[in-house]
Amino acid sequence: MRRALTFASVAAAAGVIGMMAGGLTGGIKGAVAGETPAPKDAKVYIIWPSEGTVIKGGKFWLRMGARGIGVAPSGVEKANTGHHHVIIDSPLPPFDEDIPADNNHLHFGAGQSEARVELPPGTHTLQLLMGDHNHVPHDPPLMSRKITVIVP
Ligand SMILES: [Cu+2]
Repeated sequence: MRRALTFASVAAAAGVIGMMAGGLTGGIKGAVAGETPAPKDAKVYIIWPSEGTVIKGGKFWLRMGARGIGVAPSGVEKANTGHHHVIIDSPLPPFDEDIPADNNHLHFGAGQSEARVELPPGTHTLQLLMGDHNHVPHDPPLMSRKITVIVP
């Protein structure tokens, strides 16, 4: 009985260490980027809307800028290109996986630099994240500043 208890305690301690190691690995993994190199000094940025814009009705044209990197449709494997994604009301996804595709992660896989977006009333955040031909961020990842817009 005493022995079993001791074993259980050791197992529990090992489990805690395992979890800590797992957490650490997760943290490092989160910092890892995809396999497609980003051109040096490339940048992506939101041209419009600007920080704090009030958007009556919630419909607007999102204008996306890229400098030092070309925009190409998804599926086109060409060096120094990528396609835009906008992340709405959500933190940045892992950089070494496909960018999710849902209402909070919009892909502009046709190579769009502007897109019609509609948001419900409220305060919203927008951030661009470029993805490679496989929808995976570059190395290093190319993201814009996160901005806030308000739909009254
Ligand atoms: Cu994509």
